[in-house]
Amino acid sequence: MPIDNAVNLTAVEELYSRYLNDPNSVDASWKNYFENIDQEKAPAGVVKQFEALPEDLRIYNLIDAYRNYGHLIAKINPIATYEIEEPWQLKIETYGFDRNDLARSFPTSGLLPRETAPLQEIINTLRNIYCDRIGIEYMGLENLEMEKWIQERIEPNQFKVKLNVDQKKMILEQLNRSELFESFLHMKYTAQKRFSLEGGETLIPMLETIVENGSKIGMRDFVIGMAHRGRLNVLSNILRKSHSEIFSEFEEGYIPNSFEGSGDVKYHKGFTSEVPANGQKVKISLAPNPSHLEAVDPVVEGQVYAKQILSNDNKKEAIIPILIHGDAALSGQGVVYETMQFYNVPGYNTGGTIHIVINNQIGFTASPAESRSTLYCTDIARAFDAPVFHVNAEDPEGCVYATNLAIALRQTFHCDVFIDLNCYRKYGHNESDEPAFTQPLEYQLIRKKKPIRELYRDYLIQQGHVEKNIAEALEAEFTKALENALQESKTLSSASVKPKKEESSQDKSLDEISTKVPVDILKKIADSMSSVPEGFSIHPKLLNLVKERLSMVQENGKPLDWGMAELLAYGSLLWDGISVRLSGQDSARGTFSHRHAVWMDQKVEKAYYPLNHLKEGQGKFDVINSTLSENAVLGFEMGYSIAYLQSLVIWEAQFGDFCNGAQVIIDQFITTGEQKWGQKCGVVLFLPHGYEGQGPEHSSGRMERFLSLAAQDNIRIANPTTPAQFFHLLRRQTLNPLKKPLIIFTPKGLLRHPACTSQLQDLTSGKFKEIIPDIKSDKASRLILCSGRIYYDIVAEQAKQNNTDTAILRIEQLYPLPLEKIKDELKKLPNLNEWIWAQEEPQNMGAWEFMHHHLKKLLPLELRYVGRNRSASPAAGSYALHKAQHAEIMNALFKR
Ligand SMILES: Cc1ncc(C[n+]2csc(CCOP(=O)(O)OP(=O)(O)O)c2C)c(N)n1
Repeated sequence: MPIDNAVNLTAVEELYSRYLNDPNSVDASWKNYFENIDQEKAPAGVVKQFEALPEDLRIYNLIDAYRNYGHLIAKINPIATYEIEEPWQLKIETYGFDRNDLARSFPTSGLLPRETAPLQEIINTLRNIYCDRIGIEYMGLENLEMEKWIQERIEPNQFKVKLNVDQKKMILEQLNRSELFESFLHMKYTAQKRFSLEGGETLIPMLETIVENGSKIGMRDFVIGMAHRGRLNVLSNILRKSHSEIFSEFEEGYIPNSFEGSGDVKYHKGFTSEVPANGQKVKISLAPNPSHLEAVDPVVEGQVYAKQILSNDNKKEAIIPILIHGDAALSGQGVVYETMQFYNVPGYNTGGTIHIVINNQIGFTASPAESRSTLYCTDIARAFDAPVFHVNAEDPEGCVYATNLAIALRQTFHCDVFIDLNCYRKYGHNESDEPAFTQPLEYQLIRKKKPIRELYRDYLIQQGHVEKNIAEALEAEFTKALENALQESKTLSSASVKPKKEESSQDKSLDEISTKVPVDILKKIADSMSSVPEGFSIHPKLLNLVKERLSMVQENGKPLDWGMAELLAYGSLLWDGISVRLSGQDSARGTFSHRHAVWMDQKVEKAYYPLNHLKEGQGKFDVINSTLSENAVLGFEMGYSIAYLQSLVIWEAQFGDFCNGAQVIIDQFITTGEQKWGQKCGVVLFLPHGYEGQGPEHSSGRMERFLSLAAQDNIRIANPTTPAQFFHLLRRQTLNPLKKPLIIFTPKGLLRHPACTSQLQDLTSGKFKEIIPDIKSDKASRLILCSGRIYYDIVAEQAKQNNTDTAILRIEQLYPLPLEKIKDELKKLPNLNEWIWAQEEPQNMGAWEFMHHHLKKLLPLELRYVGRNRSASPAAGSYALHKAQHAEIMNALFKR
């Protein structure tokens, strides 16, 4: 049974005291553990093996054991109440020694400057390095260079830092700012939630260290992702958001005035500022964050990645992601793993993330034993070869020292690195929560704790580094400044409520964007992207496709398919210097083998991206096969789009329903980010959608969900049905300066459907049509409204039935719904007496409910529904059943 000396301690203590009262009151595995706790010995075989070795090798193994396991007994827990038993790996008996050997001298193997030293001295040194108030996990990682680098820095100085008096005073000043800020808020706004940092206020000197010392090693722009805990403190002390501004948000009647939107609670908001560091200015942004813990992680990575491109930070040493986690969220949320998986993947790698864990050893009311199976909350680091520093918040100097090493490591090895700040949470989950309901003993202890600031101040006074009256004067001065800011905040006028649009309105600007492309340009693009480089061995089938597609542009009247229109949309934007990024699972070739944006040399398996070979000075084309993640990849692309609004950024789901896995990003960021935080984003989602008999999981992009999330012009939703429509839509999205996320339901079967083609002149003229009427006679008495691929089935059926009495209206843009344009079409059909909404999705899905809600205002008669019946599952599993349902729909559409 593993036991975490630091992290699980309170939970284990509880169990242990229960065990002492009644050994049978605890789980059998714990009982077994407690029975053996004092007798933990190395397995006999191990001891035997060591005894067979010469003494100097045995000593070397002991030294190595401390490097590997020393952290297990490091004093990192500020609320530990008893010493943890030494693991057998660190016992001298394991290596065939006993107490009598302690005075004997042995080779030091480079640990000490002397060749030999008494065993006791070797052990003391090892304990001082590896088992004091910093525990480090760095051995056994893949990178041996890194192991050596760390050892060379921590062993000679025994993992201790010598700070001068000014540096010590600086830490005290930062702790003052951190802790007094919280206690001031606590006093003035007693019952209000602020998610205090108290118990972990050492975070502030650590972040200051990253900013100040990071700027000395090339870091100049930091993007921070963090949850609510300590956020106000970070905003105030690291991003220098003014105290009066923060206080004003606590005042009754506060309404945000920064943008037109409904805003968010104060501990979710973002902020960007420039702060002085090391005689220069560095930029710091705190990403806005929804309540959903860790969801912001991939968004931060995407932002950083885009910023690195935009500022030519090719070495990835200037723009730095910092993720601050809670211990429970870090170990519980899968998005952390998905995000960390990017660290070495081309197209996503940001050169290493600095992770700090505010490890207050509790998650809301849950103890560590309830929150995870692993020893440390940071154990995910092991999967990604990231070194971990476990530090004790009551050792601010050690915390700062570890932080300095962490940033140097990140700059040197471009790895992720963790600092696990072991601390406690002074209050309940929020300030009005009673923590003793669930952790009574732990909170008895915490309530007796002196603030870290006071502990450090008293230590400096005792060491003679500061005088008591000076320290107290500094505190009084800071508190006075807070008082003044409070007065100022009360005089800040309350913002007036801005009118917000309630209903969607047609965005007129969309019609004004010209998206056609001159024919000669399209021909040049097609030419360049179809030319096979000298010596490149292209797959024969692909060569045929490339030639065929080229002919679509060269030969008059030849039908142009979806894939070609898509490539030409990208090509035309790239031609104008605009960058395009498309990522998704298997997106480079395309899940349905229609795209072929990458060619693979058949002899040497080397990739060639034709769209990157159009002309000098073109935009950059990135098409990337993503990791097998939806949540983190969409979060990443959304972050990328926020930071690089001018580019076209697309996330493609392999099948539309896989967007389920990214629902948090869709709900919490994409559809709400502008309302909550004023965040602009132009990310595009491709969701393959269509009922083609592939079963419940590969049919629906869950249109109904997006439609239910659409309001106040937050997003655009389209379901284009021709290659030219897709071409114009992508171009319109990119060229429109008014950025909104765009959801596109993309085709599967239509990619090769003979009727789903366009002509070259459809790209060289026209624009995206939000609706497409198909009116064979203005005497038509029936109108079928529909969206997407079902249109092709309806016209085919209509032809079969020789029906001329029915007009069809394709809704290509579902949101904002072009009601005015629909109205105009209706005016052309004065004889209508039947209105039908046709869809292939079940009635409780697809666009029906949305359309019914909006269209009923326009139509004089009830809108009739034709489509699949309400259903729990999106589509039938059997192909035969699918076909039968489809025939029923067609039948119902033309039956009178
Ligand atoms: C994804 C998600 N699930 C649940 C919650 C509700 N919740 C808010 S804070 C919290 C505990 C977080 O614990 P930890 O990560 O240790 O951070 P701490 O609050 O202790 O700093 C929970 C469960 C949430 N915000 N997000």
